Amino acid sequence: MSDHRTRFLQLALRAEALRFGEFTLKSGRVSPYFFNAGRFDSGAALAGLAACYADAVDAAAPEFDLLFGPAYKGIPLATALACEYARRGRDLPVAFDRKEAKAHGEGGLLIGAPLAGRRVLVVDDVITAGTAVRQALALIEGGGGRPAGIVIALDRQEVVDEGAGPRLSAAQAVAEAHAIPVIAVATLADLLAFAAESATLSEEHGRLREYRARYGCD
Ligand code: OMP
Repeated sequence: MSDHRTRFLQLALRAEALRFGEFTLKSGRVSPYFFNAGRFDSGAALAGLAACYADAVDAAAPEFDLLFGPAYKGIPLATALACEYARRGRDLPVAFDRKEAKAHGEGGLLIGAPLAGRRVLVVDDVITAGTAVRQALALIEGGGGRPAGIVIALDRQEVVDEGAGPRLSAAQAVAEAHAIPVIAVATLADLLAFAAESATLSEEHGRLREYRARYGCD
């Protein structure tokens, strides 16, 4: 497993951003694990996480010239990633949205660098069914930007539809529909490999495998 994957999983467990138990997801599925990016709640934690994002993006090498963080969780993630790129010598514009449009002041839904004509990399926390990132792509297109890719911390690699037919994950479906890369710092497969090697996560490993058998993509 490449270094940024292991480093991210270790950081997430230490910050308790990655937890095991019983969690009901937005989709209604009951999951044996949950990723809460909000637990990266200090400057050092966010800087460590942003370095993992930057390593994952650099490994995939998409072409982009603006970072976009969807409200709310994507906002600190895109901002921290922009700071990490500045530290690495690349000063990137950054933008995000607000959930409720403002009629006064600067108005509108979009904040930060203008999207028009820019190749936009969406920075978000997690993909399950892909609803959150689809909304972000629509906003970017509405603002005149061109979606260039999506980077998330964790791809849960879940099928949207459990029925017959190819078991495509939500991330694969979004990548195909928009012809853009979806880059994950780590995936459920990485978490499974990590848990398989850990002396303390053997029960969790069993539950993760069962969950993947039921809801995972091929
Ligand atoms: P989709 O919009 O279905 O892709 O789910 C992404 C959203 O689900 C995230 O932005 C969170 O609100 C929530 N979520 C997590 O934050 N962590 C998880 O591990 C799982 C979910 C989820 O509900 O599926």
